[in-house]
Amino acid sequence: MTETFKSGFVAIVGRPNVGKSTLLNQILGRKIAITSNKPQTTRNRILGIHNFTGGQAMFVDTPGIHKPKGKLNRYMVDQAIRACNDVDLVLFLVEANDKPGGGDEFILKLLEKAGTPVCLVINKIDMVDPPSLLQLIDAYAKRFQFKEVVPICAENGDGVPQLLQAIEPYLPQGPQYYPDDVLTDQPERFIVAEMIREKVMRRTNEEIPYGVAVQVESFEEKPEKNLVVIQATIHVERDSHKKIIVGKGGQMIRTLGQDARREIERFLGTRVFLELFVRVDKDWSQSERMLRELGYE
Ligand SMILES: Nc1nc2c(ncn2[C@@H]2O[C@H](COP(=O)(O)OP(=O)(O)O)[C@@H](O)[C@H]2O)c(=O)[nH]1
Ligand SMILES: [Mg+2]
Repeated sequence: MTETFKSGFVAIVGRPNVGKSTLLNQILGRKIAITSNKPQTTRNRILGIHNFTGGQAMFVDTPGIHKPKGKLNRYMVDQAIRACNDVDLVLFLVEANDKPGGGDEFILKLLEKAGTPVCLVINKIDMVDPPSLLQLIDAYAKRFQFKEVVPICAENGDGVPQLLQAIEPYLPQGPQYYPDDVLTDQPERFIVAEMIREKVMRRTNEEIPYGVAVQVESFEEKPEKNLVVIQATIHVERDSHKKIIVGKGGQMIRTLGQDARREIERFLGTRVFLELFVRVDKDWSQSERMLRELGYE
């Protein structure tokens, strides 16, 4: 049995907003990666571990690949590009209701250089009819030698079992890297910070979502009370952004706190007391020092 155990790494890459993080959550059956309808929600690479009979697949969710503007964006794109070189298989995710475009071309060139086997995953098939799906597959197949093509709906899970089947042959023989009950390589504190950031991203607009970072300051477990006490700071780049996030009479920050607390409670499986602070750090996303401090090294 152990002799034929398969284990390998699979990167999920694609343009911003195509559903990479949604797919990772769907594969794991748990939410560990935050998602939103705004591009560039994901900033770090996140490993999700999927166990199956006779094997283990480590999925690497990555920030969307795009033309980077600014230091934070460059960091994000580097994370994604590096992931393509370090894995056994790449899932190249595209949207069914989109056409192959310049952004894809840039990614395909990178993949050609990396030489890693690539599976084309067409997401959001709930938004198109079968004939246009076939046309899209045709257009992509002309451009690149994909090992497999799998249409899915990451949101409701259609096609995901087929996708998991399709990747198995590309996983090499190897050891079980993580125990059965480990879901991700990210610490709980990181996921908690991300869940708070997601609520801010979802409830704010324009430049605010991109100028927000969240840091968990303290994380205190009180098992006798089935409670975790968390203090976190939301960093913003402008006084005006702070004003919006706090809201009239503190209404916005209360709502954000409630949203985040509910999700963190589900994730940790305990009651949570969450205290949020908002701090202005002018142009943190352009400062090497602040980026490091906030975990974007
Ligand atoms: N209709 C539809 N929307 C989806 C699907 N998968 C993801 N989305 C939505 O697409 C948006 C971007 O998803 P996200 O996972 O954050 O994309 P990422 O930037 O590639 O990680 C979110 O609003 C998702 O709810 C899908 O299969 N169908
Ligand atoms: Mg994402």
